[in-house]
Amino acid sequence: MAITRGFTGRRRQAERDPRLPPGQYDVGRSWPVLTAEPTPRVDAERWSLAVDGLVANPTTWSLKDLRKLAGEASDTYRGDIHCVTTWSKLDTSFTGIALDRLLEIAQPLPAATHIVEESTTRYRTNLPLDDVTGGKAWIVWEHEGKPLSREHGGPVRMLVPHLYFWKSAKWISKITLLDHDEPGFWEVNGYHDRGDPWLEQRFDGD
Ligand SMILES: Nc1nc2c(c(=O)[nH]1)N[C@H]1C(S)=C(S)[C@@H](COP(=O)(O)O)O[C@H]1N2
Ligand SMILES: [Mo]
Repeated sequence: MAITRGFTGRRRQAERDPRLPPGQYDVGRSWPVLTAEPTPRVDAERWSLAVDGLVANPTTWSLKDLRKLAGEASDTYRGDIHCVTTWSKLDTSFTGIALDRLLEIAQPLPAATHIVEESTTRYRTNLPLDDVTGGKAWIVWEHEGKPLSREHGGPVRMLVPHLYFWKSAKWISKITLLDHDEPGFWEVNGYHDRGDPWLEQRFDGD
């Protein structure tokens, strides 16, 4: 593609990457760390994920269990992520297991409408169940083929890439299914309840 440096502002506007939601910029190959708490040291051997609350079969998996369950067919997300602080990282990848596969085992009860994700650090974030089912959410332990680093939520984090990144809990340890919405850390501190970057749902009232 021809380089059109020197053209007018209007031309450059027209070249804005269509993958960037409104108000977002491309961070390129870097990946900022955003954490509201000290980075914990979570031992991958001792880490586990519980799915509990309104499920027929509350289940806890170790990382070994999840790797085994994912097997050869471990799930990879390839695409973009968007932080509410206006950076987006395009065309990146994460590997782990689709949350659908864990919910298939835990079996949400008909009354379940929402989830709360909880980290080992007690960070919490809430979502409608619809936002984490149907191939929209993953439990991941690799980024671009390498183990997820501690700062980015390693050994294991949640990934809900169609929403702002605060909905993706780092060091996730529990997902609780509820029959009501229960705002998490940022949601009680002024952030939007859902956080769709394409609708610029940044703050409460957006
Ligand atoms: N446990 C935990 N998870 C968290 C956060 C946090 O403070 N603690 N910050 C959230 C926010 S606001 C963002 S933007 C992303 C940042 O992820 P990153 O540091 O890997 O870019 O993690 C989200 N998950
Ligand atoms: Mo964020």
